[in-house]
Amino acid sequence: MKFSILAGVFTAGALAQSGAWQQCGGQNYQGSTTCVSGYRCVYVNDWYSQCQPGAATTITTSTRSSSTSSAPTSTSTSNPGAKKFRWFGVNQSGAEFGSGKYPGTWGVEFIFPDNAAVQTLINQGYNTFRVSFSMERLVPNTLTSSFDAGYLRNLTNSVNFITNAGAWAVLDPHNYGRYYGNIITDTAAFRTFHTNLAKQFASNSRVIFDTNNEYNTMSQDLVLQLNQAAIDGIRAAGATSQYIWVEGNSWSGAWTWNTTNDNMKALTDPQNKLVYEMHQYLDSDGSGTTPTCVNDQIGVQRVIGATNWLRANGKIGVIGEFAGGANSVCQTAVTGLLNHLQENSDVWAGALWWAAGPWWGNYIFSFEPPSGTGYTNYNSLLRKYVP
Ligand SMILES: *[C@@H]1O[C@H](CO)[C@@H](O)[C@H](O)[C@H]1NC(C)=O
Ligand SMILES: *[C@@H]1O[C@H](CO)[C@@H](O)[C@H](O)[C@H]1NC(C)=O
Ligand SMILES: CC(=O)N[C@H]1CO[C@H](CO)[C@@H](O)[C@@H]1O
Repeated sequence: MKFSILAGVFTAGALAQSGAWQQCGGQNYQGSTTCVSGYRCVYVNDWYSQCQPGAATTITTSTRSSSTSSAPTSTSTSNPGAKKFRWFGVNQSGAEFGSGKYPGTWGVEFIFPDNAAVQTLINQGYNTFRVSFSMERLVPNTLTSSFDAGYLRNLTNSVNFITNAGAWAVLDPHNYGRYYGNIITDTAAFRTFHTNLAKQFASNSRVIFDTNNEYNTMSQDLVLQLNQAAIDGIRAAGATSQYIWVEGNSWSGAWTWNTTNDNMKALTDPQNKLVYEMHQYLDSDGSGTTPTCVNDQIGVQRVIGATNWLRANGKIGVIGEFAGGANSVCQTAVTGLLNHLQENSDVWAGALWWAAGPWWGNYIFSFEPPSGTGYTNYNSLLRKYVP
């Protein structure tokens, strides 16, 4: 609830004095620079200052925990001055493996998440799991045809395990805006696919619908129309309580969002529960294919434009994929990224590491317990940010 209240406050416009937790300064900011009684304007970064409880001039964790009764509930964090994420977790990858081999064989081409590994992560506070799957396996014939019962059952079991444990499951059709390799242009069929999928999960409010993974190299207007068709289809299924995560063109990159995906601000949802999911890797081409980060500030540098876009348009965002290699430059860059997202929690609702899953082996970012490279090098760092 705090989430929607904050979104409402933000879109309400500038006040004579900035209220609790509102912006009160930063480059290009034109609103009030003073805070209501009981709060003071605290510099967070060059682009954002925020009204926080108290009158002290330095921010400490203890200042944070002694919040006044009128302030939103807050808890102490490794990042003083920032609120907790709503969603923080990892991608669960496996059911979409074996791309191009359809339907493929379970246990050979693809696999579903390992519930024990998911539980290990939940026990440590991670609360969000993006479960990737392949549309070609769920609907082998056409986008509008009925589901493969076995694949649907296994996917549903994974989702239910996550949500029964109190976490969030993000349903991720990992299809890049394509079906059997062809760009999806039939928005009506795409809408029907999403209606049929949402019907399966309409009563589970811990499910989050992701419209598709990483649209890329396709018409910008088509990306907008496909996202809107998915939203309309999901709501038409009677799935009205759930969040919908929309993705943009150009692999949904945060670093190119403000120049590439500006048209996405036109998306509408009668339930007003849209979240803009962006992805961000920190290697030179932003592809997440090497363990080398450009520099230790690159995390913030790559998302700052998106932060400003979200705020300027009154939208909420989430980093649906990020990662860094097992080295100190990347660890500093990832820390900077996560601190920035938390500090700007009026527009950023969380972040998900790419990726856990049973079959990653020695993959540079594997977050699969107990020995994945990402898990062993980043778990203690990431755990500081769990909600
Ligand atoms: C579903 O999972 C079971 C194992 O739990 C497996 O035997 C079966 O082949 C799977 N089917 C599909 C379509 O994923
Ligand atoms: C996008 O964001 C970048 C990084 O902050 C900024 O330099 C650029 O001017 C922005 N472009 C637009 C069109 O807003
Ligand atoms: C950046 C990254 O990790 N991309 C991966 C996306 O998922 C597919 C499998 O689903 C991998 O092959 C990619 O390496």
